[in-house]
Amino acid sequence: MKRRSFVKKSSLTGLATLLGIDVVFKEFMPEGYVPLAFQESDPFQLFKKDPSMVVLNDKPWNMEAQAHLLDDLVTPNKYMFIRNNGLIPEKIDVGNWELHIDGESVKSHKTYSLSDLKSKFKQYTYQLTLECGGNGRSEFNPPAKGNQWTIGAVSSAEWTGVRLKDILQDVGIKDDAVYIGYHSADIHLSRNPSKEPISRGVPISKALQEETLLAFKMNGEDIPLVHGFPLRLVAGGYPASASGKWLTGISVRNKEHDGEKMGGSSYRVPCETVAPGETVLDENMCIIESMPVKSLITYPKSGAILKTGDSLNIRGHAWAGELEVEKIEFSIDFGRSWIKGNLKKPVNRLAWQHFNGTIAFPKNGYYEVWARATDSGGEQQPMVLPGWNPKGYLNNACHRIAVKVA
Ligand SMILES: Nc1nc2c(c(=O)[nH]1)N[C@H]1C(S)=C(S)[C@@H](COP(=O)(O)O)O[C@H]1N2
Ligand SMILES: [Mo]
Repeated sequence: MKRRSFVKKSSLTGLATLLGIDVVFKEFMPEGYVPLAFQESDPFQLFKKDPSMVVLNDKPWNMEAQAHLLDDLVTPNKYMFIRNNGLIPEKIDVGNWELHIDGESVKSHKTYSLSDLKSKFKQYTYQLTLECGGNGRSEFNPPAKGNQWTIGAVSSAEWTGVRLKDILQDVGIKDDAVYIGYHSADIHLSRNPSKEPISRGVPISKALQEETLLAFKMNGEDIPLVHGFPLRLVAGGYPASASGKWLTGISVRNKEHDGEKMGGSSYRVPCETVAPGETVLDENMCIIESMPVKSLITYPKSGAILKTGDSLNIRGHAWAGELEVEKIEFSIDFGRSWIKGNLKKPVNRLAWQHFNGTIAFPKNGYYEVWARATDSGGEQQPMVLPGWNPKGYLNNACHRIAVKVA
């Protein structure tokens, strides 16, 4: 057994002060032990999340939704997944917040305050679907390292802000601009101030789209701290890692942005299909751009029980990266036959689309209901796990729920 050592005297004094009472048996507290009274407050309270959300990691904070929690047309904060690569910025001085636009391909560097952005440029609101590239990772085999997301790392909130393209036009960009990269105020896990936890970006064509925003509101309110207050880049339809939170800078690049998590196997997949577990050379990896077609059954919750003769009213959302979803179908016979569902148009480009349908069951028993979306390019969700890749990205397999008719 390890020799028992003790927590630092200073923190014990602090603890006693905090509690206003003596800590009995303090001499037996093991070194490095964090007394409950010192632990971070309850993450659900801290981030105003529903207690049914699932915490995957606390350093950094990562939390996902469950399918049935994502039933709203527009995702409210309490059901929005959290994905952090580093530590949330500690002090945010809104009055002195600055956004720096620089890089090889700007005509001159320019700095904006938040009030410059809000007062000098027209504001737009779009509902934008953000899905983590690693959503669905938990199913890959051999397993991929990283947060073991199941299906809940997707959201579709309403974002309000200014168009990045209007800012870039105001700055003036050169003809050789091919990419933008973002810089943020979050803190590297090592707390080394010269390291960025993440600095990704998008091709210039994506940066100049109408729906690519520098947002300061989410669902009509200030963006919650954990989702990027006071300013966030939002590039819907791309892996959500492209949407930089706590935005402090945009670099306009004359080459592919080479910030943190742009290279290696980060947010990149083999350009050509590989065998599961195969080693892939860096030069054979491609950056994920538009996310693949996918759908989620948000009602009923898996495990629903129906009475004999009842039909099932099913609903959910479907999305397809930069494209639109054109068709939704359901299967109750493990993919042998498909029943067409109703699908709504998106409220705007890059917002998820709602579907519903009615399903009848031939007799009592256990069923699985699968949903399959098809995008405007004719691509369909795979019924089983799609191509293995080292980091477990882009799992867009059909979502399924269990239903019992008894
Ligand atoms: N500055 C910064 N921006 C970031 C991240 C981060 O760690 N730091 N995580 C990215 C990743 S990987 C995802 S999936 C989304 C998650 O956004 P959310 O936490 O608002 O749901 O933010 C992206 N933007
Ligand atoms: Mo992500």
